[in-house]
Amino acid sequence: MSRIIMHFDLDAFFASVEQLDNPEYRGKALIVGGVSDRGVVSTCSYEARKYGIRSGMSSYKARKLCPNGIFIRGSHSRYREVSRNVFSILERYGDAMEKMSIDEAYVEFKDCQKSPVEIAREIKAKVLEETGLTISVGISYNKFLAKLASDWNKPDGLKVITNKMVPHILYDLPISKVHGLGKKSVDKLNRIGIFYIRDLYKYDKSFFEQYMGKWGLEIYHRIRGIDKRKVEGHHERKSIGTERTFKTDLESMEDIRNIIHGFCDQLIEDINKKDVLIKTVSVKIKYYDFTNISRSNSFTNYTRNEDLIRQMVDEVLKEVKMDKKIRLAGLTFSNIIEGEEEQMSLF
Ligand code: TTP
Ligand code: MG
Repeated sequence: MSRIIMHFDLDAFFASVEQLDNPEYRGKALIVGGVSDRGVVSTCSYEARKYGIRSGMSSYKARKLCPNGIFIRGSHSRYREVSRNVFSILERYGDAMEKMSIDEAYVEFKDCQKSPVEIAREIKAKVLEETGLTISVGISYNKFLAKLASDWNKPDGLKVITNKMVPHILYDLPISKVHGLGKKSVDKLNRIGIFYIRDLYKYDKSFFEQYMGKWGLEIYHRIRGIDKRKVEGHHERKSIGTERTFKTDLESMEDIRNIIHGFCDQLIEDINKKDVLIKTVSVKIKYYDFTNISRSNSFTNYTRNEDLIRQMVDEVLKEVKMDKKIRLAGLTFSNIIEGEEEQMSLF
């Protein structure tokens, strides 16, 4: 294969992190998401999937399917942290990485010295060693096939799709497996008797345009193994931030300060890992009555100096009034560039 693209996707991501952090959840049907009956399932452990529970299902229905399941709300800042750790591993190995969501990314390899399968195995082992999580990987020559492959034998999967395997490997797949075909299009096609990719080969381009809208032509090519999309490696990060809505509104400035300091530790770790410098610090507050304020301040030079950043965060916090209860607090670093501080001081 000339161009190697791998698609990585963590297994039952939020649920796996919870099982890692809480040994009592291991081996159990664990459901992460809204815990009230009005809530929605974010994801669930593979043990819970045996009961038919899926992402996006109402918690009410999930509870009916699995009354003895463990239902938890989850800890999103922890998932973000683990996600960052995994992406930093992927970034180290590949020539370009494009993040697609909190737990999935495409990685391109331009000049493979080793066999792609060997590299993929090494990355999987590294992710397991550094984070304790299993990640599934699909290897192919374009994005569409790589993504299809990462889903092939989840969890802990590894699947290669070479150009020799196309198109016959696609024949028996249900059309819902075609990334880019939404649920509406799938339903519409099912209604006219099209269920598998092999059924689609009978139709010409105009049919695709008519039934699948503006992505129709794209889909026509994808199922023939053609996908020219690039792995867009260098997304410029304009800001990084984190925020939290509290279970009960907070009344003390001390609590807010502690929370923002926690965010600050998290973001400093992030900018260190990313090797970036920042210029602006912003604190966002939402009061119990849903009014918002945002306060920010900027350095004259880009920096990654922890002490300076912490001082600046405290400066900005002084601008926050505590005259009403607080529902949400957030911290953002913006005006971000890549580079080293020493180099910057030369300018
Ligand atoms: P996915 O990768 O779609 O799911 P997953 O990692 O839980 O399971 P799989 O092994 O099949 O990959 O999504 C990643 C995370 O994103 C998931 O753990 C929770 C979150 N998520 C939601 O919050 N809501 C959703 O509807 C989906 C699909 C995911
Ligand atoms: Mg996943």
